[in-house]
Amino acid sequence: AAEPIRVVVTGAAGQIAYSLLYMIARGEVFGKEQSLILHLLDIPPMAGVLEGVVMELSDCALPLLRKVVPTTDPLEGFKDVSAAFLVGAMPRKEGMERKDLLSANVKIFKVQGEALDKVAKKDVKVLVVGNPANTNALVCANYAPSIPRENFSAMTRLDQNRAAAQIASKFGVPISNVSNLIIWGNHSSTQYPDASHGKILIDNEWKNIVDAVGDNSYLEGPFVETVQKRGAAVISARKMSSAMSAAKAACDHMHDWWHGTAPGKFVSMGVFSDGSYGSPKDVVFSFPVEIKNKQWKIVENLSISNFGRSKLDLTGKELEEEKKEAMSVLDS
Ligand code: NAX
Repeated sequence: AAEPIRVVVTGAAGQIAYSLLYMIARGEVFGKEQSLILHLLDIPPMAGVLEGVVMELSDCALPLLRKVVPTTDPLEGFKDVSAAFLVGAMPRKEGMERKDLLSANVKIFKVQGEALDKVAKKDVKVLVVGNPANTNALVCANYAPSIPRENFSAMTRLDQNRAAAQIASKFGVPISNVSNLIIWGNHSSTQYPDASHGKILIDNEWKNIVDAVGDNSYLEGPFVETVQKRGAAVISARKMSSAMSAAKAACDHMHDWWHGTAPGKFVSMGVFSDGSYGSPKDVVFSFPVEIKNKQWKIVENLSISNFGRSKLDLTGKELEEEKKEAMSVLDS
């Protein structure tokens, strides 16, 4: 069997990590043959909780898990890692402005970028989950100049999975019968869930979702809104934010990055924009991508409707504003 690889999860004492660590350690991401050394990074006040998580991981009796390294030191947490799940972030508290949240997190992701730059493997794959995920990924990459910026990504896979779940349940088909849904732009309420290139397997035949639905009013109305507001719906029902589904989405994202996408299928990831589809350059923007040999490539030449155009512009504008705010925090 292959040598163990080192994988770090930040925010390891938090609720997403509680599901995520188990999924990774079971082999859901890197494969059932790949042994692992898991690094658990959190902040000093959480050191005690981390110990409890370490005990439980040990008690899970997982054959692939060779060692667990709990730490509150980024330089230890990121040392020699091949993959990084950056889940830890400053949560939004009562009365906190979006700006305050952004500035607190920009500072965290600066420190983590610098640590990755110093001690991680140069081919490390970094997935940012902690919000604001796209802008955090941008900042992190900017402070890790020795690591290719293609290796930094932000998670919109939960939004993609939510979109697929909506379509599957509408048609009463298994989730595996739905593919090629797109999340464009920011992981925020301006994201654009787009089913116009999506496919659905009905009666043994792959069809365009648009044709199966019949008219666009559902896809441009309730579908978009339900996906955009799903996070809030979970919070209001569960009194806590999405965690199990966020962990599963993080696994899906890293799994596909590691192992590639099937021919003709694409997935959405927040990646550095080259200006494709009229998006602003040099922000982390969610695009449909195909993946081969651990390299993603933006899917080209998809048609964009007028409705889509206005949505893409809106989310792109928000990302440019976030970037501007982040840069002003870092310059001050
Ligand atoms: P929790 O508050 O349960 O856990 C966060 C953990 O991060 C805490 O243990 C905290 O101590 C730790 N932390 C804070 N600063 C840190 C630092 N500098 N280094 C290491 N650890 C640090 O939050 P949880 O529900 O797990 O959510 C984590 C993040 O995911 C939040 O920012 C949340 O907004 C974001 N989400 C992103 C999603 C996405 O689709 N991109 C969806 C789910 C989720 O809302």
